[in-house]
Amino acid sequence: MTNHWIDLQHSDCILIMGGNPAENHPISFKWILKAKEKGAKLISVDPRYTRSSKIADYYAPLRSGTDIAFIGGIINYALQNDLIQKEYVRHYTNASFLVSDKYSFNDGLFSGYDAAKRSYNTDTWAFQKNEKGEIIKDETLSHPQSVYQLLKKHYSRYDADTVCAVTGTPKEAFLAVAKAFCETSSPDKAGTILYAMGTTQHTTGTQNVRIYAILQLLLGNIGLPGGGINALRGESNVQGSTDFGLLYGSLTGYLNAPTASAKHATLADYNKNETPTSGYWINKPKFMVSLLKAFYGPNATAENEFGYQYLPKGNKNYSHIAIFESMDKGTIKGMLAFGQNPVVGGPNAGKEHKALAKLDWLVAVDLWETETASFWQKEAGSNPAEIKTEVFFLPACGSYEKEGSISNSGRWMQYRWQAIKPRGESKADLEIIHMLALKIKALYKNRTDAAARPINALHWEYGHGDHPDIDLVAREINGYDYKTGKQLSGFAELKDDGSTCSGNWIYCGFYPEAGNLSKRRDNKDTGMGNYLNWSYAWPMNRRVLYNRAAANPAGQPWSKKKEIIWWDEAKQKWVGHDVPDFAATKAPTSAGGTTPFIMMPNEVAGLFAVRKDGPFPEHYEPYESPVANAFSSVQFNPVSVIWSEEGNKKGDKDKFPIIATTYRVSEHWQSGAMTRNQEWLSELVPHMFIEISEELAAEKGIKNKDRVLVTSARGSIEAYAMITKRFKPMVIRGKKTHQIGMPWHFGYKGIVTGGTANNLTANIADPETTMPEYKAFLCDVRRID
Ligand SMILES: Nc1nc2c(c(=O)[nH]1)N[C@H]1C(S)=C(S)[C@@H](COP(=O)(O)OP(=O)(O)OC[C@H]3O[C@@H](n4cnc5c(=O)[nH]c(N)nc54)[C@H](O)[C@@H]3O)O[C@H]1N2
Ligand SMILES: Nc1nc2c(c(=O)[nH]1)N[C@H]1C(S)=C(S)[C@@H](COP(=O)(O)OP(=O)(O)OC[C@H]3O[C@@H](n4cnc5c(=O)[nH]c(N)nc54)[C@H](O)[C@@H]3O)O[C@H]1N2
Ligand SMILES: [Mo]
Repeated sequence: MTNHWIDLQHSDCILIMGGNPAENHPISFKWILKAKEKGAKLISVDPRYTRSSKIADYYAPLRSGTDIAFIGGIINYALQNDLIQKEYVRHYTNASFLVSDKYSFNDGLFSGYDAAKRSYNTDTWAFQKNEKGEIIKDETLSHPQSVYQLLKKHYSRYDADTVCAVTGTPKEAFLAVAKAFCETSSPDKAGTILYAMGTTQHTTGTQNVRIYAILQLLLGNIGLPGGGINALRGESNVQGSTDFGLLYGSLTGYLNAPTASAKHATLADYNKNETPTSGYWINKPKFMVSLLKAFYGPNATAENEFGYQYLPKGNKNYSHIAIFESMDKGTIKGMLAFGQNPVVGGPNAGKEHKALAKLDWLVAVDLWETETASFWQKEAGSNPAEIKTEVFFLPACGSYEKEGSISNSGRWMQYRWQAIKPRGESKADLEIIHMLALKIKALYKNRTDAAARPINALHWEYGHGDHPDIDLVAREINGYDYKTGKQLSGFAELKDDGSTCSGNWIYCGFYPEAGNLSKRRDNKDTGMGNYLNWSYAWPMNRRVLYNRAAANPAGQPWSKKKEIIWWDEAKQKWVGHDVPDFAATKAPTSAGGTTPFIMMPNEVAGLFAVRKDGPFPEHYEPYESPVANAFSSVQFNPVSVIWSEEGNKKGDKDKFPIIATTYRVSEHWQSGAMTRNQEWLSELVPHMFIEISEELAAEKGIKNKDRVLVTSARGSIEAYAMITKRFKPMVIRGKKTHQIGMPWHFGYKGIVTGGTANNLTANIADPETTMPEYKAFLCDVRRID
């Protein structure tokens, strides 16, 4: 989230698109309702009429996988009707930058496309520079090569008629949403976009998020209270996990993981090629060296590149899909499954189930014996005699049985204390990892070969015996100064000479000498509901990111109604209700005093930005779609990776004419281990079901509660039919089209069991993140007699 949960109350218009917070993030509704009480408009855009839609002022249905068309249409509406905050756009985005004359966009492809590699050479997407190497700008925004004019041209193709023919949205509903949301372009109004998995789980997932950000920038909504672009995060600590390097492409603090390439051969190469020449990221070498010092302690010295060569360097995609494809091929032979259940939650789960049988060993660390831990059993449809995989089960304890911090969607790191002692032999994950690390270190102690070196160099000093001292872990995450032994008070103190350590630079500051700030529980509102003394928000306790943008270039709020920080001439610093996300003493008149997006190389937001699949988001159809792309002859994302069709067939629209999507219900959690093992929740939603429209049910002769078979090119599942008005047939490019929906919480273990939706989904994903396309695929449905 750029903002945070409590801040939603300040919004004038809340667009929920690609999420269903009423059911999946219920606490958010406390603040959404508060905003509504103050007069805010609520919009829900979802293929299905949800509980969030139920209390919305405007509801617009759209076909799954068409968010770019929908928002592209709103961008076009805003630009055509001059409903943008022009001063904001001119000063705080790259709208005025001139793009190379060689850049072009033609029939769905940007310049530089290499069909054989399914990727772009992005050289022609560069900005024009003068002799001094400075970017050439046109502050009037009228130059045909300016980002502003290119953007306008790109989205002029997204007229309301074409958009609605693609999305299936009734035109009046689309125009009502466009009008209501674009009203927030007024400087005294802020609109926010709340999104989650309906947005990201697509072959265009990254660009779906980007197009939301572009719209928000045009309306001047980023950095303002009640504005922003707010990802409603999933698992309780998914924000913390990604901050701490869960994503395969990054180390902690979003430092790119080194790859096996010349540009990362040495630490010097890494620093040279990863560090921009302007913007706050120029400090990257300090973050990297401090991280290496946290990993390797005294074994990290200037002479050995601070242990840089101990880091694993790969050059492949190590995402979920790729890992399972490698298991299937036999290249990966062992797996530690820490708190995950891919046999239910993974894409094309039937294939993942089979891949597990090719492993030599599997260690499942979980509260329950999940479908994944028991994949080899008879009830899973396996023949144990034929499975060679040795499976170990380590009982993990639950969140109430251990202490530690988790970070919420608003980036607040909040400490939680142990409520009860762990049951039986179960242990905290930290303890399990600690024991494993000590054991591995002991096994490698007397070895000097290449594999042993990083393990021996690893500095693992978190107390003695099996019980790690969690406070030592926390202190190291923050970081300290080796000379003084003192805790650092923020990342500005990090050094690249090895004199400081920090396990995660973005959190540096949460644990200064004064103590662990994530334990703070001061419930006093410090202004605007920011509660600055409650827990700790990274970075540097800033609650609303880019809050400099809520003030005009001169440093005064665009509007009194939306003030958060402003320049105080007498005090010569930024003051207000939040910690400035900007150097607090940098005057608006000083160099760089008017550019709020300090993490960007040019310190302005990128309407035009280099991504794998293009500098502007463009609509492509989902991998499996019932129609031809109306916007170009390029059918689906031209750079998404296509995995082998072995066990991963692509469905054809003639055989599988119905669109399907998957989602959550309030009563179940994810793959169901946490809820299908609870009697009360099991009783509330005891069966796998699909939601189908009255019209489709009539066509197929299906009655409410009938057993049905749902089939895709990958597999079939059984379910009960729930006939509903929540889905309606749509007219897509002139043709009546059906969409169905289903939860993905079921499997064969637990108190209640049912068909696994992911036996239907495919291994196809977004090129930037490799997020699977769980939210749009093709299927067929029939009644089981
Ligand atoms: N009760 C409960 N709460 C949960 C979870 C849970 O399992 N149970 N899981 C947690 C986790 S890990 C996560 S990630 C979050 C997920 O939170 P959400 O993203 O809200 O979860 P979903 O229900 O999967 O999807 C949201 C909505 O997207 C819609 N949708 C489908 N396709 C599209 C599309 O192409 N465009 C648009 N605009 N919308 C589409 C679906 O109809 C659905 O209503 O929830 C968290 N909260
Ligand atoms: N079709 C479809 N598939 C999806 C999605 C979708 O929308 N549609 N959503 C995707 C999303 S957003 C997500 S996040 C993934 C989730 O996929 P998974 O992470 O595989 O699913 P979970 O059920 O959350 O698995 C968590 C496991 O952790 C265990 N657990 C709970 N607490 C602890 C603990 O403290 N320690 C340990 N070691 N274990 C613990 C639980 O018992 C459970 O078995 O699924 C994805 N799959
Ligand atoms: Mo998630």
